[in-house]
Parts: sequence; C-alpha cells; structure tokens
Amino acid sequence: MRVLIVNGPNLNLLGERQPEIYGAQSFEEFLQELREKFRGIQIAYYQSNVEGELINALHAARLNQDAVILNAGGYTHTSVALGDAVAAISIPVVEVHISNILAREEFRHKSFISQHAAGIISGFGLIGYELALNYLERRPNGRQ
Ligand code: CA2
Repeated sequence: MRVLIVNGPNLNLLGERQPEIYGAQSFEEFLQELREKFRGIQIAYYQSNVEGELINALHAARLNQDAVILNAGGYTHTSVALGDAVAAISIPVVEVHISNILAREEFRHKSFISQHAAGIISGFGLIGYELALNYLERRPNGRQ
C-alpha cells in the first residue's frame, strides 16, 4: 500500500517552535520512525506552505497513491478549494490534526476538509499520523 502524508502551512516548523502545542520533534525525524514501524506501507511525504501546491499534490495522489493523510494546517479552516480537492479524488483522505482543534479557538472548529474525509483524528500529537496509518492498514477493501 502507498500512502502520501501531506502537511500544510507552517508544519515545516514542527519541533522548532510552540512545543507546548505541537511537540518537540521535527516531522522528518518522526517520519523515519513511522517508516520503521509501518514497513508494509510505502510512505511518501509532501509539505507545502502554498495552497495551490497542496491541491496539486492531492490531484497527483489520486493517480499514484492508495490513500492520503492530510493535515492542511490553517487552510483547514479557510480553504473551500482544498475541501473541493479532497471531494474530487476518490482515494480515502484521513484528516489529521496534532492539536485538538475543537478545544482551541472557535475559528479552528470549522473544517472544510472533514465532510469529505474518511475520518478525522485530532488532539493526539504526532501519534495521530500513526493512528491514521493503522486505520488505513486495517481498512477492508477500501471501506470503513
Ligand atoms: O493541530 C494541527 O495539526 C493544526 O492543523 C496545526 C495548524 C493550525 O492552524 C490548525 O488549526 C491545527 C498550525 C500549524 C502550525 O505549525 C507550527 C509548528 C511549529 C511551530 C509553529 C507552528
């Protein structure tokens, strides 16, 4: 199975700032651990701070990936276009957030992704990506 992890704006700064919210580990370091834990999954990774590039990555994923794990960062709460891109691809997209977006400011409670996602994982730190891979690995025949 091939899974693409897509991280949106500012998530390239993980491990550098705000460790009380987002943890102290860089995503690259965490990614190595994920690849060791999930040897049966080919895990590709893409990060961009640019909305259109994230949309292009989702479009490309529909041709060469089996699933996507998406943390759209702040665009989660603002981007109709990213929500449309998730709706437009038929492979499952798991929405992940490091922090619990429902326990934070009200503007973070709205997600343009959720209604098109296979499911949502929020508030478990980087472990959320691991939970998403766990789900995708066990998901029978592309269904819940
Ligand atoms: O909790 C999440 O994963 C978020 O998607 C992260 C976004 C935020 O806008 C969402 O509401 C929830 C922000 C990502 C910022 O990442 C940083 C990482 C390290 C240092 C500073 C920012």
